[in-house]
Amino acid sequence: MKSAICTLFEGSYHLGVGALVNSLCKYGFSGTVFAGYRGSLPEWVEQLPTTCDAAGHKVSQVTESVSLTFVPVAGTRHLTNEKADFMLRILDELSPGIDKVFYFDPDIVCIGPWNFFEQWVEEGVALVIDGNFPMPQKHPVRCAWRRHFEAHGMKFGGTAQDYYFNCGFLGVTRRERNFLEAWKKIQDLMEPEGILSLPIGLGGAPAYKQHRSYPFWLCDQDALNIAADLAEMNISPMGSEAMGWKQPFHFLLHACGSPKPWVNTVLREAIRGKSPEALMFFRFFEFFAGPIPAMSPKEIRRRKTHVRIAGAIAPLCGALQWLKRNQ
Ligand SMILES: [Mn+2]
Repeated sequence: MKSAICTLFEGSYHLGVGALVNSLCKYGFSGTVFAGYRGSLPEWVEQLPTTCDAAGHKVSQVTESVSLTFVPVAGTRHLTNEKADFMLRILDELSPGIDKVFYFDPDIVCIGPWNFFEQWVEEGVALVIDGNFPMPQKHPVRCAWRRHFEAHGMKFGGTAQDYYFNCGFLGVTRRERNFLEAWKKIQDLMEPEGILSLPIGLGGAPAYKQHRSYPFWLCDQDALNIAADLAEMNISPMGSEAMGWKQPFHFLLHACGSPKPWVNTVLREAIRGKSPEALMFFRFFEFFAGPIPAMSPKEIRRRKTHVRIAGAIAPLCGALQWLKRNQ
């Protein structure tokens, strides 16, 4: 059974792609990672043996058994709303010989044995429960979803129960491609809402949409959860420890907050009293070096020093800020 992995990136997220692919190499994945992108390709591509495939996509050979194919993604939707389309494109067009497809956000690294993920996806659509909240069946937002999509002929009541999943990672076998089709259809039905080109949080939308009371506030993730709640879906969930948001950290680390581990603003933030997420940063630093040379060893050492200093001074700076606010 062959698998493909995909991710989507633009701008500085190429550093996250480097870390993700390096982590997959370390934990035993072999095959192709498809990186959908907008903008230019990262400079580190020039340091890898790179060819073109029949469709004209650049293919970098990362190790003997892992290649990285760059696929331009057209359109105006925010990349986060392209996940279902891109996964279907891999099954149908980019890699028709594979049986399983996994999506990883470029702010995730894999820290568990790859054969575990291969087995997991056999149990059902592999999803991780979000850190923020469960969403009980009678949650008013879930009720709003059902009303809206039942009117489009969708039937609810699958195995998702009260869970609310994070859409930074998922795995699907080819026989469960109906999950991806449903996710894509739900996103397409959201198109008239005018939200799919907006960033997370819907900045730029009318104020009432920038709020959880709006049923599609987290549009891509909400759409994934609506698909997961459909009657015919078979979901295999793991708890949020699988994203590295609580102990034990054994499977993935999802640096979903801000700043990302490749953005060097920790000292500035420490002066404002914010401590860096040291564990997340140090684990990502491990994966920046190679086989993809996303960051030089010298730069990684410098960043580590910054995180250490930031971690040491943030509590004191925070205390000083507190005193200033409460004079
Ligand atoms: Mn993410």
